[in-house]
Amino acid sequence: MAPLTVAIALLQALVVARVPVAGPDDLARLARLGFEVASVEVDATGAERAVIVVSPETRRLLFAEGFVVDETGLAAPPPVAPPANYFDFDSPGTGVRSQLQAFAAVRSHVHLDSIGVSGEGRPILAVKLGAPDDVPARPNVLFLATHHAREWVSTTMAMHLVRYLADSLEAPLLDARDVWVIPVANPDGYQYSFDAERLWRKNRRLNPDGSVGVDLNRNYPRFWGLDDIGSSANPAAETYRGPGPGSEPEVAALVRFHEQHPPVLSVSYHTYTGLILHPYGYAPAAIAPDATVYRAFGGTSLVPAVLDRVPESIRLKYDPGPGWHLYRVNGEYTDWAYGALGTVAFTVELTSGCCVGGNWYGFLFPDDADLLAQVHADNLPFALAVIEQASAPDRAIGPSGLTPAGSRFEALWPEIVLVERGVGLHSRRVTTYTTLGTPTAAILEADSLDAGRYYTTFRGARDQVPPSAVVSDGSAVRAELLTHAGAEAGDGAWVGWSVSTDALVGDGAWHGVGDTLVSPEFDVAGRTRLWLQLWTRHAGSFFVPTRRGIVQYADGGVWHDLAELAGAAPEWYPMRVDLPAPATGRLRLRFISQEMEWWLDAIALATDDTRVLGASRAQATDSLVLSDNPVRGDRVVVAWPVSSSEVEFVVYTFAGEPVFRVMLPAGTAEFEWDLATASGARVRDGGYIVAVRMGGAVYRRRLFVAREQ
Ligand code: 0X9
Ligand code: ZN
Repeated sequence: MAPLTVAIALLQALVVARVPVAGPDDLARLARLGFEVASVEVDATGAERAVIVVSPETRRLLFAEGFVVDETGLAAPPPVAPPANYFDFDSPGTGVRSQLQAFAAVRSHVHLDSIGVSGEGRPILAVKLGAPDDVPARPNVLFLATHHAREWVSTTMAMHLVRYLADSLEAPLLDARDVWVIPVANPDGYQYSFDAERLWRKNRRLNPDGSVGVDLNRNYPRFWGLDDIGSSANPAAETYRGPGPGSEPEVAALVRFHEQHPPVLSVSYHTYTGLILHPYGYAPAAIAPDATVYRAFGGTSLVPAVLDRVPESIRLKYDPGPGWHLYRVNGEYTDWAYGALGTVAFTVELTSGCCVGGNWYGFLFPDDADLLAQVHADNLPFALAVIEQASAPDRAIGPSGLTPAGSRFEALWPEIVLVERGVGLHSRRVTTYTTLGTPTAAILEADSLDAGRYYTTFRGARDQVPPSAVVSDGSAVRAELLTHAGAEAGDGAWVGWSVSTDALVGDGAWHGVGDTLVSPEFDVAGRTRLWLQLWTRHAGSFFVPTRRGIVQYADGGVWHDLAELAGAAPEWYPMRVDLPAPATGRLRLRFISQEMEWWLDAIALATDDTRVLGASRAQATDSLVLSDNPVRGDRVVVAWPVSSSEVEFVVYTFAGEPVFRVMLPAGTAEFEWDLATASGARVRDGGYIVAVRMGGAVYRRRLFVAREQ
């Protein structure tokens, strides 16, 4: 889309809003948040309302801060005939309830149940696809919609899913899963948004102060009421968290449902912004230990899992990320489901919010069958991947082909961050690290928030190079820091950004907006399995497509995209991006801030390459090097001197029988042999010979596999 069009769309999206304020404190808070208070109106009762200009982006900020926005400035839907493509809850015949009853009545593999009753007595309906019962051997997968009344597209998405799954999903897959769809989590609010107030958000609880409604997505028991930024204690606020954790009947019913049928994966549909959010959302920079599993499903901004094909959308994809990339929340559904049950839970914010016919529609997605069908089609592959991959999310191949990375170091400096697979839910442990057999003082710790369903994050101060850990499956994880920089004296020839004293480490950090930071050239000749570590803070926006940052590398003259950053990150967090082995042996990096204010510090090049570690290094030049011998896990890295001819990698039993063979391109100098999947079956414990042939040279080493004690 041409920039001019975007600018016009954004201008149209600005509205004058009135926000009730309680005295100078609230006015000061509004000012701190960047709002210009045009005037303050006082009504007959003495109540004050600040008049401010609000954009779709800042409107969300007001929600998060607990301000109640008077929506009268927003384009109101014409008060005409009922919508053609949206259906209320109650209406006989056309309402969601009737539709589901009729649909289930004529299909033996569609079962309609109520998981509980809303405040006003409506059933919270759950559709079960496939067999009527819930068998523990079948993974539960849940699709939830409409925690927030006005987000009608989320219910149309859920209804579309019910129809699609019932009529088009292959039977063997359906038979292997317990798939549930709850199309309206908040039936009272939803019905009210048809009957009375189109932009109603909360449920319909009558609060003691006379105001109405609790935000169901702030009422879940985990992190409930953690602070007043992620939810509000003010009953009139849009993000009112309710009188207690799980106080609302709708949330209590959903909690009970989850306990009875714990989902392996779940998707909670909301509108709008075009996002795939996942835990954590409760605090900026909080990273879920299973982030690598979330990434496999949600993709990255560069390799997106969901494309936005609604014409005129301001972005062509759904950006994935932790919830705080949008804003911080507490008492929210995915943080709760993830922590309480280990559910890999997503919030999908359907549609970008802009534009159709040049207008910002926000929560008022057009009543247009074709456009809705496009939203459903865009989001179907993600939903299907969630169902398909539910048998083993930790080994998932996501919709865009990404898979979880396995145990590895995510950062090496100034802090070591190790993400380890297979430690278990809510375990607490301290790990001692060794450098090639020599114990060191590096102790990394995990607290309860660092323990996920599949992975645990361990952190510790950096004090040993290179760090190496024997992880729970018995294999070794190693990494070496090659270079690091961060706007310190002596960091040399980095150009383009200014130096900020607001540093993660040392005296300075790089700071830029609208310009490009370029690194000097690094010599990485002979290195493989390279990765880039950066610590970042940024003030991006999902609403202004140019407010994002691009990370690129050049190997020779051409720049390639490595990563794309967007959203709000008010605190430093680490990011790891894998780099291809540079053909020229020389590498440059650059960081393009389009219009995003961006801070970078502790930018490091590192490698997982086991050849260059400690004692192995000398050997690596003239023989085969094994990362482990005996091998106690399912992986071993074999490295050899680089050669210009094609490489044959073969493993024989001592009896001379080949058990694995692969041809590798010229220039390959290592191979990670997966003993779990080699030749279709798991390689058995015992002695083997690894042979690597290239040109005239042959290298051989004995390798012992000893996993079972
Ligand atoms: O605020 C919410 O509950 C969700 N956004 S919405 O506009 N649909 O209301 C986002 C919830 C999940 N995400 C965050 N942690 N921000
Ligand atoms: Zn919502």
